[in-house]
Amino acid sequence: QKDPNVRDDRSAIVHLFEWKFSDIADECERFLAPSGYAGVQVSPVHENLVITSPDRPWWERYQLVAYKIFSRSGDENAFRDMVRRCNNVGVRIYVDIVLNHMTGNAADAHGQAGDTADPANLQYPAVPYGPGDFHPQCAIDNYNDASNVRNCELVGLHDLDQSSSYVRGKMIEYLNHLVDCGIAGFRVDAAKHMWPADLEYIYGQVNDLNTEHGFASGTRPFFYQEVIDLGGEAIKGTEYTGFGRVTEFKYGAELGNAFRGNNPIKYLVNFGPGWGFLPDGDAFVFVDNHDNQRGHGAGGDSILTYKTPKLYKMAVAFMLAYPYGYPRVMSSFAFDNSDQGPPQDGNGNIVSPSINSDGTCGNGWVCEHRWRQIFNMVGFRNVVAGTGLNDWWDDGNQQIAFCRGGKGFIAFNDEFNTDLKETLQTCLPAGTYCDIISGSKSNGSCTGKSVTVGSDGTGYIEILTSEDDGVLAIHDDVSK
Ligand code: QV4
Ligand code: CA
Repeated sequence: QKDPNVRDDRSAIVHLFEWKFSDIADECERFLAPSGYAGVQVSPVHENLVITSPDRPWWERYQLVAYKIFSRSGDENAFRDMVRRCNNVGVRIYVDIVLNHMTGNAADAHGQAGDTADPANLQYPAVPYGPGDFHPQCAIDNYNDASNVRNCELVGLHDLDQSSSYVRGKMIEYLNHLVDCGIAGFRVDAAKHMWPADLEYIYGQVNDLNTEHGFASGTRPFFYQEVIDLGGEAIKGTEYTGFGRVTEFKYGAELGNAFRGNNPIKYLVNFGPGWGFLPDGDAFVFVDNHDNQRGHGAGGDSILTYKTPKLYKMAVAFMLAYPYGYPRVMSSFAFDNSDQGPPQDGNGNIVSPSINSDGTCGNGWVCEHRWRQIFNMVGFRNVVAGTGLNDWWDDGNQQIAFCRGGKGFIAFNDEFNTDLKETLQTCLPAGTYCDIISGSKSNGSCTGKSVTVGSDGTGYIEILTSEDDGVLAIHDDVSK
């Protein structure tokens, strides 16, 4: 179903890409819960193929050897411990599930837990799967043909037949195992490459969420499905919205395009269905994901990432301020080539992020979710939840501002040469507010800019092009 099953006072999740379970558990307790994050998407948890050439690429996690919980992020005990600790502080866990395929061909194929496979002969004894469980082999080479996209192999990854009751049974058993561990839902990898009716059947057989983890009885798991639909292909995202949310890939592509200056941001006034996107309640949105931040998947050069920080923070702030879709914040490790896996030691173990005194990460982890401009906007989204959008203002081009009910106000200056210096309607009660982008409120005063709102709700807003950030945001909670 389409509800993320989060705590009422929280409204955005973060993808802790390739993080170890023990580090995620620590992060839930020490940072995510206090900052108001609702949940975490973890990288695939199944036993994946170990790939040594290139050396442990991130994408090995998308090649399955078995459904047991065993990867470089940790084993089942570590997974269960993480889910429990995160749930205890109100942070939900979502697992990236790969149902479309097993591995591609590989000599000496073995998984992280030591299980072996014979991919060329479609033998995966640890499940077990054999040749009869796969579609006849062919390559995906025609995105105008739904059968080709769903029944053939995506980049040589051996394609499972989800219409088989045996295959379905194995998948349902895996998903129920994860539900038993206390998770709240699933990111469904490569959903576009599976038949909607097969997925609907499989989802329908998954148990209700585990009440021992605080879920009300009868709560159905959240499913958000990876379907790349930029238009012009045989398969539409809307084929999957009857039983879960769908990733809206146009969202990040268009947001990047706008903030990069290729399309005036004033047009974002109706960002959502007005742009041909999925309906609000069907959409799962993000600025970048683990694929398109490195040129895989969809979106190409328009996608913004941590590598262009000023524009990236503006786009993420917009996503978190604007009422459309369910948002996911990306949290990356630093990379210079697109195969590179997470920071690892000489034995191939993932290295934990270190936490600097200013709260940012080290050891090769970018931790966008710990950037003040991003986590303070997660707080903003929580404060304004349930309000609509009102009092839109723009300069006719690359400067915009809007209110969220009487709860929050945000302004963006995406002009490259023109400062924003305007008295604008903030919709907030009279008072002095701390801008949560340039700083925050500390010991009763602002560490960054402040805005004085008069009895008519207006305030003088200034965002100079020379500033580090092109956003100013205030809200009627801690920022006052
Ligand atoms: C290579 C050749 C193939 C050849 C094959 C022969 O390129 O032409 O047929 O060998 O065996 C890796 C390699 C890829 C290799 C393949 C099989 O990069 O070169 O094929 O393995 O060995 C991730 C990566 C892929 C990676 C895959 C599996 O992005 O590069 O492939 O993991 O390790 C489409 C889909 C969408 C998909 C997106 C990337 O519609 O569903 O492409 N996105 C999801 C995930 C993504 C993941 C997969 C799907 C697959 O988000 O991370 O792919 O699980 O748009
Ligand atoms: Ca398929």
